[in-house]
Amino acid sequence: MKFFAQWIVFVSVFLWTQQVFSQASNTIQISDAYARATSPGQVVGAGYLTISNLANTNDRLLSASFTRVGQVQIHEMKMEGDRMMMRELNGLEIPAKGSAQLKPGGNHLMFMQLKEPFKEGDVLQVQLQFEKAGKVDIKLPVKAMGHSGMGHSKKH
Ligand SMILES: [Cu+2]
Repeated sequence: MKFFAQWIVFVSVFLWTQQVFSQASNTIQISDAYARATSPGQVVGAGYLTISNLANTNDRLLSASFTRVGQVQIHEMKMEGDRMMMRELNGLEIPAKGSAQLKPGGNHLMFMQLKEPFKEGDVLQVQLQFEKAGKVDIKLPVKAMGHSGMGHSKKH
């Protein structure tokens, strides 16, 4: 009987710690994640994804990191006059029970100082840092550059 009681305690502690440690990604869901293939010599690349926040409170994407580049920035893209401009954002709000889309022509992850080109078929393992959800590891499959490729190359 005593053994049984100890076993119960062990199992509940185990379940509790599991819950605590998996909380990080419980509230954040990632979909439609991909990155653009880059050509040799290109020093910047772009990543896209949809971030859904299942929590009842707003969260905020603070930063991202990736070992194959010098730096990852969060960018917005918008028209200023007749020019498409990119600007670094100081984080990105993910509304409670809502989502934020990072997509071509809009917000995106900007990979700076590429150490090697992103090739089609690669899977980039990027870590996102959220204000409330903490660290979330994501995978971005690399897709070939389409015709709608934005002029990312020369601006940075
Ligand atoms: Cu950019």
